[in-house]
Amino acid sequence: MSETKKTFSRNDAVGLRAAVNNAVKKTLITDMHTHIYAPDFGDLLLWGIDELLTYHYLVAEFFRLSDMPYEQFWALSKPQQAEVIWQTLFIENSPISEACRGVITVLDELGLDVSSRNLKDYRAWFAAQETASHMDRVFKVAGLKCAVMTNDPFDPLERPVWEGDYQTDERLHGVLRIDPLLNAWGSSYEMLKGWGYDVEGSLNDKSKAEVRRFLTDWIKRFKALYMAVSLPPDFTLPEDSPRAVIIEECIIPVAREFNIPFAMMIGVTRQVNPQLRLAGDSVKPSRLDSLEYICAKYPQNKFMVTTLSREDQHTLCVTARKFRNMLLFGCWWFLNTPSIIQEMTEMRLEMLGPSIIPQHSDARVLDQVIYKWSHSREIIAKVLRHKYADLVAAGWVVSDAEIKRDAEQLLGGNFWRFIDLEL
Ligand code: FIX
Ligand code: ZN
Repeated sequence: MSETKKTFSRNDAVGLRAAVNNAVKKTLITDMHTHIYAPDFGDLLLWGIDELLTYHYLVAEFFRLSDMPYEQFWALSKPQQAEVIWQTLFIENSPISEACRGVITVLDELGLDVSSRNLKDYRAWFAAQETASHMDRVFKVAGLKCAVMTNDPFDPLERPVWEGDYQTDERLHGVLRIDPLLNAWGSSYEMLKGWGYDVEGSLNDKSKAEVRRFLTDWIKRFKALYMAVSLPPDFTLPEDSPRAVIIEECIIPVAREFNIPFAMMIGVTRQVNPQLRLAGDSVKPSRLDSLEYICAKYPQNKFMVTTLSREDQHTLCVTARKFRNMLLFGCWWFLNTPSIIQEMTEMRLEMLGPSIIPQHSDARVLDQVIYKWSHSREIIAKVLRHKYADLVAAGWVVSDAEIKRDAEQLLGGNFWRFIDLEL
């Protein structure tokens, strides 16, 4: 019998297990939220061992095990920072945190000798790689079909690339990220003014029209698959604020016109410890009634949502059950640990079935997609094995083709279906 015609009943636990592992391992992934860039973006694309070791997750963990003063660390060069992090987190202590284990998984899956613990050898290997071919290798090892960038028109380093002659890399899709527009209108409107948009801080009708023009211009330039913003825990709608006005009178109509989702990433409290720089952000439970409001008021708009607090996750699942125009995605940031990914994926599949995007990598360093997906594939496969085992224990018979279909759906299909969905 051919693979795809194979079926599994309650008497074939071993075959079922193998089929699920194979489907999840072999499915090429659409990584729908990352901070990686195409090679044409030059230094904005981070990769290699020193970038892996100075990832802000490891910086935060370093300061917990080192008494080095913040300013002394920040005065070091990046290679020197990498060396003290390696020595502290990997040599003087066991690298058992998820972020540390991730570095080891990357080295191992790239074929380096992890047992040598020889940072000089790792450096030499990465130094011998060329960016474009390294990206090819990393995408292959990670099993990525494509990834979605985070593109920010307010980023002074990124804008020139788009205003230049950037030729899109079909593996890296664009997104319009608009945190400054929504979270700092008081200063960002001056930037729009400087770029030729006739806006006033008062957000009069002319300004709202110009904000819609700004969004339109950059959606077209980025070929943006969606618009995205990270929002504080106290994000509230409806509200008498520039953020609420821009969302309801600019983002909603423009997203509807382009039929693209608006992604809200809620619950981050920025810079609770500025001395940690990028590692200085934190989390608080969010107000999720704003999601009920926006999904109910705009049924023809599409919303992708992830929240940062573990405490939010059950309510978020229930909210998603109420609104077909809301798609949950990922185990974001502080939730991206094996124990919480398993807990969230079980909860989501039990409450929402296969109508979710279980994970995104959020990779800031290209090589991270290897570990973030290797670790998450393992957990997603484990949860799916349990769910199919429960089904066949009740007499259901599941086919290999259906298992492959479900894996495709969860690891990219649901995202692309939602992008194309007309409500
Ligand atoms: O807002 C975001 O896109 C967050 O993912 C980042 O700000 C954060 O630093 C991160 O990379 C978390 O994984
Ligand atoms: Zn992110």
